[in-house]
Amino acid sequence: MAYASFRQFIDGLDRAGELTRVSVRVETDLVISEWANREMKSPDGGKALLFEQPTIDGRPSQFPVAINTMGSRRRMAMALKLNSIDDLAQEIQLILKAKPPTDLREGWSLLKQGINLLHARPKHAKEGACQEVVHLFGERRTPNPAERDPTPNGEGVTLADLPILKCWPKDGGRFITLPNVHTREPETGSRNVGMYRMQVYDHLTTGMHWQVHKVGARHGKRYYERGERMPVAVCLGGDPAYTFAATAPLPDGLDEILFAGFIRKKSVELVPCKTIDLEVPGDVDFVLEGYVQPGETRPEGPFGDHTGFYTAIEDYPVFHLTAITHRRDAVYPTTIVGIPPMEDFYMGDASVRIFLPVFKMNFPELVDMTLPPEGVFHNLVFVSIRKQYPYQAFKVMHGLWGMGQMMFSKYIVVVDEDCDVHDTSEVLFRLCANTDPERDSTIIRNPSDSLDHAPTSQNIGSHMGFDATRKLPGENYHRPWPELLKMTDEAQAIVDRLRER
Ligand SMILES: Cc1cc2nc3c(=O)[nH]c(=O)nc-3n(C[C@H](O)[C@H](O)[C@H](O)COP(=O)(O)O)c2cc1C
Ligand SMILES: [Mn+2]
Repeated sequence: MAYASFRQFIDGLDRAGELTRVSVRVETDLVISEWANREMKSPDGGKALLFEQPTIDGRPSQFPVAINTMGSRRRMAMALKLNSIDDLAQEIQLILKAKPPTDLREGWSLLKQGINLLHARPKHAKEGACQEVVHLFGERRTPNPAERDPTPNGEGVTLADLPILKCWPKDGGRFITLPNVHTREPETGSRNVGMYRMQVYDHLTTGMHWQVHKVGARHGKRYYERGERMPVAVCLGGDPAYTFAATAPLPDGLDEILFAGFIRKKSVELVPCKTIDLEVPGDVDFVLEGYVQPGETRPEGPFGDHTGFYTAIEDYPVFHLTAITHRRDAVYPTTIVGIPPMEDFYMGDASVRIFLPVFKMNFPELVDMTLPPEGVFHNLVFVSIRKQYPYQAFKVMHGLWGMGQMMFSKYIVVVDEDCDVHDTSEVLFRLCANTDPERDSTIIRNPSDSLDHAPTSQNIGSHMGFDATRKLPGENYHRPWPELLKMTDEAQAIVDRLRER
């Protein structure tokens, strides 16, 4: 069943030998980042780290810091309570194939999928563990004298008391790096949860780095047009399925809370915020409640980013806190991004694998696809296809460039189905051997990822596709295509046997 708390997930990592507890004092200004970077660069993503005594400019923090909790294939699967990410992909494939069952077995499994989906719908409660401790900074939305003492410990936790990292030396400050940002479209009421980093400006104010292509920014635009203050709730921790869902490139309109409920096979229980009209999962570790004021922006950055480079200073909206609520035993979750490989690779990789069935629905010829770590998500895509007709590789590239966040893909390399896209060396071999650059490449114009510093102007650029498949008649290749070397099965079996001795 689903994790009841982020702590339960961390304990599970511990039992599985996937966690290193650090009990000495470690500073949140750069030092935790340096430690985590070494861990993320070690074989198979190293271990998750729990810093039990982080300090904030030398002051001890009340809350421990967890980092790299999803930074390997195994831990990513554990975060979603799966043996393998591919199990979830298979479930999705089953749902997509929903057609009249042809036999009883299929019938049962379709029914099971249906029930799961039903169980995915969120439920509503009055209060949750995330509100065990409440610190109010503004007015209450609904004053209620029966409510518990807003600051039972009397001290009033603000951002200054959270062990928020400064990640890289030239960062503009401390950044919240794993925030699940909840917003609502003012007209349709549809909900979105996205992960957009937040630079801490002072104890009650941060930046809100939703890039122009993201749903949070689109919701924001609607409020700005209406001239209305936009309520925003930021959750940290809880079931790691929430954090993953916030990063997943879900099609617009597919609610992350519903999707998280589907992943964890348990409805998310939502509770109302204390100071704003939004709901959040009741079991998260921290909730930062607040608002974004239309028209207000502030310089954000620099920030040592996913790309491995510092992103320059840019104006972004400002988030004002009206409350912080938290669990009594809250753990502060975070990550760092930078020169790959980093923890975020495994999150992106899980998304690609989970949604492969969706891509396959669009492209029946698609066999496999990966975004290798060197490409930091959008810079490089390897796709294998079962090619049947001329220029099919180009059709697949153009299709991908038209699909949601795949529009940012800078280089797409298409190979034949017998090439393992997860083996970068094999893909490069095919790319070099099978292409005539002029004939087998194409360059297009498309929106670029906001973080890409290479294009002449931000957010627009050119993308390139390579057809590294074997050429068919009709693809302007006028010689017989040669055969790839392959040993006989028999000779392989003999050597297997002889070498075992
Ligand atoms: C660790 C991490 C940090 C991220 N930071 C940002 C960010 O600061 N701004 C942004 O627009 N996207 C950021 N993203 C990517 C978005 O979370 C991702 O595109 C997501 O699908 C957006 O959801 P949406 O389509 O609901 O807007 C980050 C992703 C990860 C894994
Ligand atoms: Mn979304």
